[in-house]
Amino acid sequence: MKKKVALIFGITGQDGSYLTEFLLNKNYFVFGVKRRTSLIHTTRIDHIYEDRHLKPNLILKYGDVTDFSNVFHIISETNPDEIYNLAAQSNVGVSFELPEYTAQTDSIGTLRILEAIRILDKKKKKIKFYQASTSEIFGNSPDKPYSEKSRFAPASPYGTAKLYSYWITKNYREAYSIFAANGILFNHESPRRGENFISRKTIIGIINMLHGKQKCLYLGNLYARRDWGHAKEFVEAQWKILQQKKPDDFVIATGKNYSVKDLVNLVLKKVGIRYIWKKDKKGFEYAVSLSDKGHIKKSQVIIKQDKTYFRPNEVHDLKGNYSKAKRILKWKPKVSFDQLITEMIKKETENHKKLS
Ligand code: NAP
Ligand code: G4F
Repeated sequence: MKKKVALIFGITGQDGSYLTEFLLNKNYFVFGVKRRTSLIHTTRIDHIYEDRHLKPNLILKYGDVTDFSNVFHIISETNPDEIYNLAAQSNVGVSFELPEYTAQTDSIGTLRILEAIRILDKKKKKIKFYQASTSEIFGNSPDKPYSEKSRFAPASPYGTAKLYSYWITKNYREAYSIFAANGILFNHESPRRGENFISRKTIIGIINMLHGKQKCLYLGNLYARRDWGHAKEFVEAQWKILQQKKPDDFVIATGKNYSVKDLVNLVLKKVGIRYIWKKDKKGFEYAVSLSDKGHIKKSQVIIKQDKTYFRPNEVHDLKGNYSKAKRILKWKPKVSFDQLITEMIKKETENHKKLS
């Protein structure tokens, strides 16, 4: 049987790497789009990279979703059955500093891919398109827990840009009968998570402190709540969304949420640090160690809130209702928050040993 061809925009990211592994295991031929950068940064996929001079099932192409001619030519040359648009400036905090770039990538980038599909696939209707939508489109909407029927109220340039992409994906599905679907994914983490997202930042910071490489971990809002799942099982849902008879939109979540402080407390507990939370005169919280542990000394301030890490606007409480995905996709999360954090700590500890 002829191999299915998948094209992944954002292959070098967390989800891109897990999705590539998943699709190669399903015997797909995978094309991935990587950006040109001054240093090669394919670390998340180096273990699956295949030399294009041999008989590869994975080929990387240079590209950028801010460049229409590039997007158009890549889709035309690769002739994919499925396109996964995971490419994005994906950091919510950074989107306040780079609002226009975030819109170019996270909104118009999606439009560029859809336009290329519309022009190239007019008659065949072969290409299926997956859009990496996000719980950030719900923002601070009152309709909790969030499902496909909840109203949207994004609270950042990122969330707003992603809401455009959600709608344009729906519009192209309805206007041109393109198989275009949104996966509205809640937070998902893994040992491959970017270093400046809260889960990985907290774990790296605490392990660094235990080894004397960092004195204190500075954080922002400790009271936001997130529904955290494992990236590896969330990419399976992305694939399942494209295997349906009809294109549709699905919430992918765990249905449970925790605060940032719960996350920090869990990591500290798991690595065996004893500490107490206090508040300074300005109301900023900090944690002080109660005994020596590794390079951490008794009475050391190990965690401190810093206003640099507070956002101009915050999404306070995200929790998803994934019952539609459970019913139609037969998908449900299996990895608990505790298991996810345990796996991330283990991997970070190994990374640390390799480096030292
Ligand atoms: P990630 O690790 O930040 O990966 C993003 C990918 O997009 C990287 O490969 C990045 O390339 C690429 N990219 C960025 N700008 C691009 C551009 N202009 N043109 C082409 N590629 C570009 O994000 P992730 O966690 O894997 O998430 C994947 C997607 O799901 C993103 O769209 C994100 O917004 C969305 N999402 C994520 C979550 C989550 O909790 N992880 C939840 C909901 C939705 P570089 O490696 O060169 O930077
Ligand atoms: O880990 P975060 O940066 O993830 P955030 O903002 O929820 O966004 C992630 O999930 C979205 C899905 O809901 C994706 F669409 C998006 O691409 C990304 O993957 O922050 C989580 C929470 C926030 O409330 C933030 O204010 O942690 C809080 N936080 C507190 N201190 C911090 C910090 N976040 C970061 N990154 N760094 C801090 O020092």
